[in-house]
Amino acid sequence: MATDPSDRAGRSPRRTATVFTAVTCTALTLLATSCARGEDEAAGGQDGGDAAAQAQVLDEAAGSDETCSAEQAGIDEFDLKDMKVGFSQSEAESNPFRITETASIKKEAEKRGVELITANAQSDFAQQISDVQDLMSQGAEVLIIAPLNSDGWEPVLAEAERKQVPIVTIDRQINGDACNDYVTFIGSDFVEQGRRAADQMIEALGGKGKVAILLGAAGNNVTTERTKGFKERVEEKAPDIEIVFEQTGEFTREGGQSVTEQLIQSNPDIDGIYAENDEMGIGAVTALRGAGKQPGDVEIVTVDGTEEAVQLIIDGWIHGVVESNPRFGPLAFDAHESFGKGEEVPVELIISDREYDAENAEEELPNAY
Ligand code: GYE
Repeated sequence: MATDPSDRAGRSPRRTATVFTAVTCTALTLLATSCARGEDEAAGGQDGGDAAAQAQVLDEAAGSDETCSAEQAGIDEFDLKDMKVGFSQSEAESNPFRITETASIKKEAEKRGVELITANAQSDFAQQISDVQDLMSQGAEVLIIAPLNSDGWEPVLAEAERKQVPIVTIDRQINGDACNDYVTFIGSDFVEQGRRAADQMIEALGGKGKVAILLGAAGNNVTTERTKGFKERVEEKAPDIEIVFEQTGEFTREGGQSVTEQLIQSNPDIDGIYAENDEMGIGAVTALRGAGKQPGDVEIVTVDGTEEAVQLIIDGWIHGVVESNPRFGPLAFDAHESFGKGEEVPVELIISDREYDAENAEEELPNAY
């Protein structure tokens, strides 16, 4: 993925991968996806997909050059195999992103013979805070958190610090002090995802037209960054594209549908819809179908890479999808394992994402989730 290093102020692009990959490929059996992983994962390829192609891959040019070690964090070294791991999922598992993410964490725990306890907050942030507290009272000594919101984690962070429980956050960020509050964040470059979605929209509309944004849920860095990247790129490259409507569809299918129903009423001449995840994009398609529109009448661009969305590219309803890969198990456990051994883990690990469009949708469909 072409990440402009100047966009990542103060970060040295090369070091991330060097530190972590060195750690993951040699000393440990960490199957950093940048090393050859494959055979033993082959059985795990979903729906006949290619497991190696589906695995998360670290973006060597991104991430942070700042690292965190157990010593720096004031936590005693440990052997991950002996630890009880707690996983807190944020959103309901009606979204394939969440289903795949949870499955990936469970599969990796099983593969490593690590005891795992889990909770799902069903999109309720207060619930997620008490979920994580419960995980700790049930004896979780290590945490993997998929945070719903980025702010408001203080009670959990304070307790984790008291109990010396290291935290790895995946897919969304927790706003806190890297290394003191959490070991690392593993996820996509969401600004870049927004830019890539804009590139697809600009291409679909020939650089001209009226566009709506179905925003993700508020209160997390993913929505903010996907919006920022999209708007910046449109402004920079397509002054004749006008963003005329923005409303949250809460990252849900129902939300995407009902917001699009309102959109068609208020802006019947809309040319494009940027949905900040597939579920909302699929909801938009339902709304457009209901209004008697045909595939291609409104150009839709989405983010995630679910099977249903990629199928909708084949069907002509969606122009393109920027992937956000939810298969976090291997990297999340790798990070905890390295950290437990006293090694330095970059405080941000950025993965690279693929893209689906009419050219590759059919062939790549088996790798979607
Ligand atoms: O794209 C979306 C989910 O945080 C990266 O959250 C995640 C996003 C994902 O609702 O489907």
